Amino acid sequence: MKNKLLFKCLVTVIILVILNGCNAKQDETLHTPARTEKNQVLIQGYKFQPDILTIQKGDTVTWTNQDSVKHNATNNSFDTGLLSKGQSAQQTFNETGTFDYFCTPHPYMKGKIIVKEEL
Ligand SMILES: [Cu+2]
Repeated sequence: MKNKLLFKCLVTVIILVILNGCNAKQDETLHTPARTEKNQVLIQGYKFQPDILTIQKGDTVTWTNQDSVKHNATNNSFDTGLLSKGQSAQQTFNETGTFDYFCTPHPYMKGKIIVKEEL
């Protein structure tokens, strides 16, 4: 009788651990990449890559220049400053909306950040 109870407890614990593990994994795929690796814009070949980036309110975007020439990302509300090859700059977006930006020396270089309340 005592053994049976122990076995039931053990099974319950195992099931809880498995369920928890699944939840944790799901959470990770849903949220973590969006906040870390994904909010990166490469400046390469006179282009912003990606040119349209969707983020969540409060997220920080990092621009990294990979061209030999200097580029920036700017509009009325922010300016990364001119970035040399290998340099990065960050901007945090605390308001929802669509933010078009461009590069001052090369105004035909255009990008867009779409900030949503929830992704
Ligand atoms: Cu440029």
